[in-house]
Amino acid sequence: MNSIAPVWGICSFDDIKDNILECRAKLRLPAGARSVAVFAFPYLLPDEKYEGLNISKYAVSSDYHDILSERLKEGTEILKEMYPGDDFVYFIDNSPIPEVEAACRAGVGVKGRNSLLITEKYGSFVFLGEIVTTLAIEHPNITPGVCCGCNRCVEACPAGALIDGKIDTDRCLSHITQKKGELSEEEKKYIRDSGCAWGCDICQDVCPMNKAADYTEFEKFLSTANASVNEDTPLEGRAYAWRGEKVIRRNLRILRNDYED
Ligand code: B12
Repeated sequence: MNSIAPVWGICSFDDIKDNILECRAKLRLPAGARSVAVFAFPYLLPDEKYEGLNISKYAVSSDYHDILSERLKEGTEILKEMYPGDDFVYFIDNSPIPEVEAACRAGVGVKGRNSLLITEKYGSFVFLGEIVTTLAIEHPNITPGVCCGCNRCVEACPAGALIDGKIDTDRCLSHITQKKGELSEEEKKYIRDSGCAWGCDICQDVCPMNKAADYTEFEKFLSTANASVNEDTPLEGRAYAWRGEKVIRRNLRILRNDYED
């Protein structure tokens, strides 16, 4: 297989239809959807690209939503030409599809106790995207699997956000770094201790199933890497831009320990 190809699989729309997420993107679901092709795109970079890392690894390269939407759009257009009688709609992250569940049901990987999808080749360092279609695509019947269950992610999570394979979003440090406005002293301490001004990788970094994860070969991820963010880093085209300048700048000040309310 081409090394820059994503890992992918197919599940029935019926398998996940009861867990569709409430969001505006739900309106784009094709009527009569029957299949979901789920793709896992690897993003882990070689170690030297993480020098001075002070943000989560997923945010080091240019915004994945932009880079991978292009890929999914190309695929969707090819499929539309091949099957003109059917609808094909792609989503990535901003999606009504519960992406981790769909990926598990499509056999792309297993669900970790950290609530993330873990693939065999790239560990959990993958982004998920999908093409939903009215075409009924044959696929093997997959029994979704779970991770090794070592509990290291659960024990390592600073705010105890991982409980019984589910996540308490309010306590998740990734969520805390994205919150607008005032943070509590406890939340500021979590950020300071993590050394991470955006997102959080703790539950992935301690995962033994990530130890041998392969690096990405996506040229656009490799060539746009910037692991160390400061006050002057332009936000445009970066995953930490969507909450606005104030949030990432506040977090950087927390890390420098000169945050004043
Ligand atoms: C909202 C959101 C967040 C929120 C809340 C997280 C959460 N898990 O709810 C916050 C901001 C905290 C967050 C953080 C992160 N996120 Co996020 N997030 C999402 C988003 C947009 C929706 C998730 C959601 O609400 N799911 C619904 C809830 C209810 O799912 P759930 O708790 O897992 O419950 C499901 C299961 O219980 C399931 N279920 C029931 N029965 C069964 C049976 C089987 C067999 C299975 C498999 C499932 C299942 O039913 C529920 C619904 O599906 C998804 C994209 C998407 N559209 O899915 C990305 C997504 C999950 N996030 C992603 C990433 C990368 C992250 C971070 C790693 C970023 C970072 N480094 O900071 C962290 C990781 C935190 C963590 N440990 O989860 C990736 C995950 C890739 C992967 N390898 O899994 C996704 C898929 C985005 C993407 N397109 O790549 N995220």
